[in-house]
Amino acid sequence: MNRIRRIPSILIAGALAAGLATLSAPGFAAPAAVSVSDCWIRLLPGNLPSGGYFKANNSGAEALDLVGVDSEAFGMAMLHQTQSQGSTSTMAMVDKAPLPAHGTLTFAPGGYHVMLEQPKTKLKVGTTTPLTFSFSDGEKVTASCAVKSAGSTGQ
Ligand SMILES: [Cu+2]
Repeated sequence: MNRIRRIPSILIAGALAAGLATLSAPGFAAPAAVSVSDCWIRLLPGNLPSGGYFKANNSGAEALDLVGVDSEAFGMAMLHQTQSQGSTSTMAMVDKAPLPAHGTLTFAPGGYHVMLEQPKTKLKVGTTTPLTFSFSDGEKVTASCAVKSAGSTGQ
């Protein structure tokens, strides 16, 4: 009997989840919950990959994931995470990074970063270039990012 009774609650949960997905879908004019600030790029010379760093803030009640980044100035923008083990650190590509409800997600040197490769234009230190961030609810946020020198720590 227990098994049979569980079925309706699963159906209800499914319907609720579908309802929430509809409410948060683009086009329902929910207020934008996500903002991106303090964006900057550590520009490396030549064809070396540059790093993108920022803070994303979620004022909404739903946890989201950052799922992608697009750049005008680079042909490829990937989500990377640096992981340190003892004296060695390695970078791994990740397909998403969590942005908690009422929380922040920080990309900073030594942790999450946007790996920017295949420069399309020669960026100059002191200028800005936009990055567009895509979130799991379909929201896209574009931020103006300060181009800084290779030695910059972002301070
Ligand atoms: Cu990287």
